[in-house]
Amino acid sequence: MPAIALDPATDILGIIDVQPCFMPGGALAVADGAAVVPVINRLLAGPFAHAFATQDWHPPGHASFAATHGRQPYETVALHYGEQVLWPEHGVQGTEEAALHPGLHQARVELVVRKGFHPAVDSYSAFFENDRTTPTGLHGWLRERGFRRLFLAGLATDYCVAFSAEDAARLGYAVFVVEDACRGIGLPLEGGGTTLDAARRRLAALGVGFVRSEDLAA
Ligand code: VGL
Ligand code: ZN
Repeated sequence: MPAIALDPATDILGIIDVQPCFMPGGALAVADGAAVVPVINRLLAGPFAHAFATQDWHPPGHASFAATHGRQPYETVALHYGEQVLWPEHGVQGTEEAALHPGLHQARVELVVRKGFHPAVDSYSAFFENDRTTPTGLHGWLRERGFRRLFLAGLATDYCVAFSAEDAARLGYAVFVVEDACRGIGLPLEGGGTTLDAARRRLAALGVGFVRSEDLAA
């Protein structure tokens, strides 16, 4: 992949859910999840002039928590908007593991979008909640600021990063996933393969690009 020259007027780094709850030691640990922090910090120190971050921000007893339904994590339930994977309790508002990772260099993070705070609706995407209609407000902010090309990094590749990339592509942004700045969950799928394979195929079909951090230059 040849280097992509970044334009600070239109390009922004989107940092998805870089929170201790998604890292080893956290409630919903993604394998090697903490490894994204130094990669993202390098992107924030050089290539990108602007960034936004998202934060998974659930109230206690949230509908996406297995315990709320007396069920086991990774089972699925039908909620009013469709099928929902049940997760261990994570990202609870105001807890230490729900904070942005303390090692993340936030100087260029100009907006933090919190999501998943409606008790009955989960929100994987940075743009729309899992009912696929309730907006987070991010699209309006990006439009007003003039950003048209999004580079996404963070956790987890196959859930919040993938859903954000998919919505962004549908909204008309040029979208790239910075692969070495992401880590995934990779739940097994019934027909074989994992949620990581499925996410990659879905995104590729929408024209989302996959790049590596070393390919991005200011
Ligand atoms: C996420 C599952 C539940 C994520 C958040 O950040 O990918 N995944 N909540
Ligand atoms: Zn969550």
